[in-house]
Amino acid sequence: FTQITDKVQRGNYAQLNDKDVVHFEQLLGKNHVLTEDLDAYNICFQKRIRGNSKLVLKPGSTDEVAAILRHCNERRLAVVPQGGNTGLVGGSVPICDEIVLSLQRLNKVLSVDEVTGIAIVEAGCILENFDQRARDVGLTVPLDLGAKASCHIGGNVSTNAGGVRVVRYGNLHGSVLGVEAVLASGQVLDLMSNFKKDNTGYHMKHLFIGSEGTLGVVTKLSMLCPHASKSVNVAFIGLNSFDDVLKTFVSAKRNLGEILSSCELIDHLAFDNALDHYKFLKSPITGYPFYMLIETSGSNATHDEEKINQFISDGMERGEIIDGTVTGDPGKVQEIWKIREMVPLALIEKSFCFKYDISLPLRDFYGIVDVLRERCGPLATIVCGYGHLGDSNLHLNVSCEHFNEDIYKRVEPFVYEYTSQLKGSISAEHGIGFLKKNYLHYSKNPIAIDWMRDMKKMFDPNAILNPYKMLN
Ligand code: FAD
Ligand code: 2HG
Ligand code: ZN
Repeated sequence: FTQITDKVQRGNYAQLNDKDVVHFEQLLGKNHVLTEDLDAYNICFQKRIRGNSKLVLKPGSTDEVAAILRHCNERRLAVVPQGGNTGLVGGSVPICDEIVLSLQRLNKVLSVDEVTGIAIVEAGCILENFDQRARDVGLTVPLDLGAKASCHIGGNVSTNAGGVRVVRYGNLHGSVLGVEAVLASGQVLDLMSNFKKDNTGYHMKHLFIGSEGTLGVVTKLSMLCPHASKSVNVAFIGLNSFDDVLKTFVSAKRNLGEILSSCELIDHLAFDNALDHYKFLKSPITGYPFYMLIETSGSNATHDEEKINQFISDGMERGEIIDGTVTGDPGKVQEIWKIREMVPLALIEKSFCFKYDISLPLRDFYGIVDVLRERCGPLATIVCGYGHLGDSNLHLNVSCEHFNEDIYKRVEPFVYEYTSQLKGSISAEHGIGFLKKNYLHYSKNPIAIDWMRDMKKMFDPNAILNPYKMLN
């Protein structure tokens, strides 16, 4: 663990006592109040942060969430809402001794309407399970990410997660039609809606999309699910330069247009590390400086195949694409996606990894990777870039054997200054959480930050919800 949490001064919160624990046991039943073996809830996914919570609560209904928060607010006990704990910015774990409010038991898909495409789901439902239920009636959840087997849909909404389909379906501000959230006071805010169009005053649901558990606990939501595509094809291609990558992206938008559903980039260092670390990964091509994964999803296999094959052969003729493969075979499509999905895990598992998740103008998308490689020199084992090229979202990773203060000083705040100069975003899709809270000002001006603080005070005057995160 990087011992950054040691430096945090505990807020002026009450200390949990036996009476609180008994109160929660009476409310939820003893089985849903945990006081032992709490590591899985205290430690973040990257194992960078370890909190010291003594209590995990697992409510089974919105009313129970409301009753928990009411008690915590009256007693001034701090709370951290937790979904699948796959977040990458330390937002989902306690920093001191906050009570962990786990949404695990609120995991039901309440309805999926195949006519309207609207699904109602509880916040703790695992993304993959939700998607499976949608697929049972020919629909799909318009969100897909590598952590799908453990992240919760409520966690996704609370972080405004992006993932690999934003280029097609946009972000969650468009797909989430409504939310139910419990405020710190215990009030239940019902912002559920079954319609795309609802201009009745302020669009308050958006406050809960991306507010990372600082304004309320999301308990339920409605989501507009598109039809699952009948024909899915994936191209995995090798390219010689970033200039060719950009040309290929422009060509994909122009020529694949309405069927383009993903456009991902992996540089050779990220790619080689994944293949080296996970021997089960199989790549149809190797040996290129850059790789792109381009996916199409449409409704006519013959038409879609023709289009993607034409796109590849045109790119090869122009010398922009050097080699590649196209497949519509579901098993092979999965195999190729696996390479992309395992890239971040290979970096996390192998060594310590500083992670940056930034939005940059496309022309400047990759330059920072080279600059940073130079800055770190041999101190870093890998400085690589990959991510959601189609959304201008770069994942910049710097690996070293252990947390290294020297590298840390070379990369932070440099990465944020660099991003800010290009008017990018210092957090494209992962959020601010604990790890990035000191850098918010690189992407938000002081007046905007003051308004955020005022909003926080209005929703949560005792600041019990997810303290030490997002805002200082
Ligand atoms: P958690 O990690 O448990 O919580 C995240 C934040 O949301 C915390 O601040 C927490 O307090 C809050 N929260 C959780 N549930 C609720 C709730 N019900 N109400 C209020 N607040 C809540 N992210 C992307 O955006 N795109 C990707 O492509 C992507 N790929 C990933 C791949 C891997 C391998 C991993 C490990 C992570 C990836 N992530 C990605 C990051 C992470 O999966 C997402 O941020 C995800 O949305 C977190 O969901 P979760 O349920 O795990 O939330
Ligand atoms: C991805 O796109 C995730 O794979 C994780 O957002 C990125 O770990 C990272 O840097
Ligand atoms: Zn990502």
